[in-house]
Amino acid sequence: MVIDNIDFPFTYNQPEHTTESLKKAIVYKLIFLIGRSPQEASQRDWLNATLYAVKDLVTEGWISTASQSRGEETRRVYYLSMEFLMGRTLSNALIAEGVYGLAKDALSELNVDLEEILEKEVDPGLGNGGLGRLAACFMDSIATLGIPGMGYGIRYEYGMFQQHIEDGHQVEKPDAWLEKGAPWEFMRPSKRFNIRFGGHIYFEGKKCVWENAEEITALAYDQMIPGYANNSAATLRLWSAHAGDRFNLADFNKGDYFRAIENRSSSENVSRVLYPDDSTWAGRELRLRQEYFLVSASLQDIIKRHKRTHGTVANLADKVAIHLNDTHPALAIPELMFILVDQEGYAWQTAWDMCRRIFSYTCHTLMSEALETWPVEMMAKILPRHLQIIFEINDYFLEYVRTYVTTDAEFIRRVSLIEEGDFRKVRMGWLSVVGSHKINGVAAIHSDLMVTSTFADFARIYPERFTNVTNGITPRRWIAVANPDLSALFDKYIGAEWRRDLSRLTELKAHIQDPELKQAIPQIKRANKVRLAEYVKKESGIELDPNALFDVQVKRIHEYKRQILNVLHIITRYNEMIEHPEKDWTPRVFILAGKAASAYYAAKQTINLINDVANVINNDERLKGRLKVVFIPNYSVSLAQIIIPAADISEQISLAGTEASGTSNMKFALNGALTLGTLDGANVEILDNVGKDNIFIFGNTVEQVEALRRNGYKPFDIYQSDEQLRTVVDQITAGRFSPKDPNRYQDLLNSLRYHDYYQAFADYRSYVEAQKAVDEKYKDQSAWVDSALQNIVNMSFFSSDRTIAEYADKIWKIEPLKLDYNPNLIG
Ligand code: 26V
Repeated sequence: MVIDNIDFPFTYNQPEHTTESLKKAIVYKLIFLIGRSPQEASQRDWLNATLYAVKDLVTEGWISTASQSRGEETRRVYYLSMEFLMGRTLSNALIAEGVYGLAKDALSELNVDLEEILEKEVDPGLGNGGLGRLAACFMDSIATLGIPGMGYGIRYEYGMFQQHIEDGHQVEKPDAWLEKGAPWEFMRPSKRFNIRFGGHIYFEGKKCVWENAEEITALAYDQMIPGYANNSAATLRLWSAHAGDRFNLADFNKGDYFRAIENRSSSENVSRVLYPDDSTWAGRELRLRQEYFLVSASLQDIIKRHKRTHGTVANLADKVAIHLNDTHPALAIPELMFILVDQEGYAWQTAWDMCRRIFSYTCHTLMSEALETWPVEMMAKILPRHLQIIFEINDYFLEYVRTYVTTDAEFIRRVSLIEEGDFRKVRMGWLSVVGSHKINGVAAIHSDLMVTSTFADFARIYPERFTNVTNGITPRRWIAVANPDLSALFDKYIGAEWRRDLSRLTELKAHIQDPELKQAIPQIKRANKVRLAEYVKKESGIELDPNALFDVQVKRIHEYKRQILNVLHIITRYNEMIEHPEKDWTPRVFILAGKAASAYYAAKQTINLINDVANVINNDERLKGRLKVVFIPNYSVSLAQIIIPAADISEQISLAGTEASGTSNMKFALNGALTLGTLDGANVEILDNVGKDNIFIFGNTVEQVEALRRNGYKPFDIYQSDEQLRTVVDQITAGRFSPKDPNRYQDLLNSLRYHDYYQAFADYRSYVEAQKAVDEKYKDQSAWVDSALQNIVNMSFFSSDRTIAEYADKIWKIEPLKLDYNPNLIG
């Protein structure tokens, strides 16, 4: 291969990788990059040596894609996100490069077990949950489809906290993921930008000048995201804050050298830690600085690259699309105005037209408490010029509304980018809508609700801007990496292409009655359950029966996700089993996992309750092992890869109208679990795809939820009239599960009995009935397997490749590069 007139040493299209060549490459890296001999190498050394060897393979394709897209001067998309939850790199890269088997053999000849070292890799937790993992699946699809573009984020020194469970409580420990080294990244010492904060502004005639008080340096670290079998890779660029060569100018000028150096570490705080709270929004100054840090570094980089290629920014809107993953990077809008107007000298209107053509925005929530607003005062202190630009955008926008939509003062007050009151606030959601040409929700029901609730006023102003793009998940990580046995089964029946074209799954439909296939499905599920049971035994000593039905709810702990409803049912079942031990109970294992935001009291109480209940149930011998409850600590991407393929039932039980989409629901169904869910988020589309006989739907609809709210919902009445529910609630109240601290759950229970904002009591009866239907169906294993298969074969729609193709087509207007898939690498 020749790139930029240089002949490359390796050539992809004649894959000469052999066990021998890979072995040599690994040993070479071990000795010359890590500085260890094979005799003294630890498991981690072998892991790193393998990572370095595979990194070379990916790098070659990466460089060739970069040169191709540069050469073609193509339009590109930049995906801005405060979170990327990438998961481990090695197994995914080995599969993408088609060398998993070779690496396994090469290492085994060196007496190293590939699977063992894979488990040693750190799993960087640079995200909270759904939003960050979605960004990771998107990067995988961008790389696989060959969409010209890249991701920008922050290289947090500490990711999501490690969750320990001590005496049933969540305890947070720092996640110093970089301490073990980060072999997959490339540090880019030359890619550095100054990020300015604070100071004041003044006008020189019409020109605004920002005299900042503080500067820090953003330093780039690149990660390759390998495309699947296409000799190509995308880039994820993460910014790290460094004090750089700039110091606090005021300290220096005062001659205080020591203080100037001392302050360097506080400027580096900007990329120190991920905000671990995805539930309530808190107007913390450091978070605002982080958001601006991401935006400013990324935009400077984008503009610089654009100018290098095109020599001008005049055609920026033709060549660049910037996507805002939620409002967190919304400062990119005033930042681009700042660059175009103050630095490039464009007229306001020209700059604004460009902005709107460039930006698009995805809304990921309906929860009003997660909507970002920044106090005007804080923004004035940290970003005075940007605040002034936002005011100006608002003036033009409100003028437009008054002229073309309405002069109704109440309407104007509602849509203003500035929330008035004693403490004025900038509404980041509104800013994102006004500054973007497309705004999308993440599942059909969510996008519908978005335009009737959160953004109803804006849907009236700009109806053409709102659209839906249903989320998706990458089949590479969620099947090829997480479920190798199911992958092999797919390969046997439909070939290997499903990995890059999930619609191939429909070809399995022709085999659905094949007895061998029908036999293989429960065998694979059982093997995955054994794998999970071994993990649980090792980590917490609890013994699980792989013949039991594995019922799983894994996600952030949040009241709207209603883990509490799950617990109410578990106790109900426990009571019934104790009362009727003679009945033919379907053995069940309830598995829960998830982190609670550190200051979220109700969520932490819920974790405590789950563990208290587990303790009582797991030690009650009258149950004869037919009921178990496990809370698996420290949920993460790598744990999800073990848990999800082992599930029979996927709990997706949020109150209708609260979960924007959910994405684990898709992962579970694709791995052959049946969903037990409400008509919420993407569950609705899963129902449409798999059919009502292959899913358990329960609970109130959005309309019923709203009617209850309107007419005065009275949870206490339900508590009084439903005897089983009353018993359960009274047991918890009496300290049945916390005998040493009987009052432990008073707050939780009072909140349920008297408020129950997320209507758990309202859906309780219907949930308990649905759980009975689950038991019945599981007794008929043949019917169960049929339904599991119907789930698997009908999941094509939920590939993130489909999602990204939709974004590229409808929103970004970007064509994929023409890449050669290498059939030798597939499989
Ligand atoms: C919210 C906030 C609020 C304030 C500051 C920091 C912060 C960080 C994260 C978040 C969470 C954003 C919302 C989110 O994660 N939404 C989830 O997005 C998934 C992907 O679209 C979707 O499947 C889930 O239903 C949705 O809850």
